[in-house]
Amino acid sequence: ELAHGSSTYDRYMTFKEMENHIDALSTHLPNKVKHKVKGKTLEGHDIHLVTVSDYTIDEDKSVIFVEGGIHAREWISPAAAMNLIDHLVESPALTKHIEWHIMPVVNPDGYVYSKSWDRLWRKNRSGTWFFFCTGVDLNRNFGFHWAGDGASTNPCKQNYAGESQFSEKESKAVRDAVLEVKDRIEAYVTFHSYGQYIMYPWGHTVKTQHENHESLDKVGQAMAKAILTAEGKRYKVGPAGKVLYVASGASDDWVANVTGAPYIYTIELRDDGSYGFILPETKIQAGVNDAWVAMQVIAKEVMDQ
Ligand code: ING
Ligand code: ZN
Repeated sequence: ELAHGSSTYDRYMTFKEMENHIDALSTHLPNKVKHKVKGKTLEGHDIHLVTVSDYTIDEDKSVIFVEGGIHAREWISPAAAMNLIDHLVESPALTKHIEWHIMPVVNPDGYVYSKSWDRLWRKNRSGTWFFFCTGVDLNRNFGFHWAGDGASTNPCKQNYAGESQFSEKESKAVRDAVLEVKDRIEAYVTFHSYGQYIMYPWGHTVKTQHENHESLDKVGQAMAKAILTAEGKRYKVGPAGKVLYVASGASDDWVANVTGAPYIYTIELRDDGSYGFILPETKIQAGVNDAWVAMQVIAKEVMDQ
């Protein structure tokens, strides 16, 4: 059992270990950490939402929403979200006027499957109309330009968009959690791997620029610079569709469209491709540090505005 407030990052935690850790934190620090279940997967795993804030201060705080583990094989992503929670419980300055809403493992069925059977599994574990192919790409299942460019209607593809928008329990859980705090969200970040990119909307097209393009880029560059200074790794910054590839039905575009929040980022964590998805355990700590450095830049931006 991990002690509250700190974890070690010398190996990838199991889903159960993450759940136990969340439980321990919310039990021991009830004025700081709250824990809700926003849905249940087909395999019966809970989809957790952890909120971290100074709840002794009674005010309507700005929300920073963070989502991890939407793709099963990107193990550094839930690790980064858990690490963020661990840092925040010890960062009074960042929780005084910000309420953090963190979903560390959006796709627990996929994570468990990737840990036990198929390391490179990406999607969830839903059955499809084609018996031989399993899984929906949750980051193509959101209801904005759903099934458009960069998403597939073929259930055998890695980027299968699903039967309909929000057909999946996991994407619904994220949708519901976001809509609950819709008017207070100032920033939304989703962790992926790999490639070392800091991306912002739009992802579904390269034809139009997001209306906040300038400030999204400015803060994105600030994050990249902070990571380079602190951790020595280069992250490329730009609109997702341009910097990586066009993809429709992703969470970031949907959140941008429905909330109008000023700061929305998809961060592709380490590495640059040497190990790719199979980032060795010796590199977890440095990888999650990148994410923490970036989140502090965003938090500062939200607090300063
Ligand atoms: N990458 C993201 C994906 O869902 C992405 C990249 C996100 C592109 C959002 C466009 C918009 O394919 C990984 N590694 O999953
Ligand atoms: Zn991903």
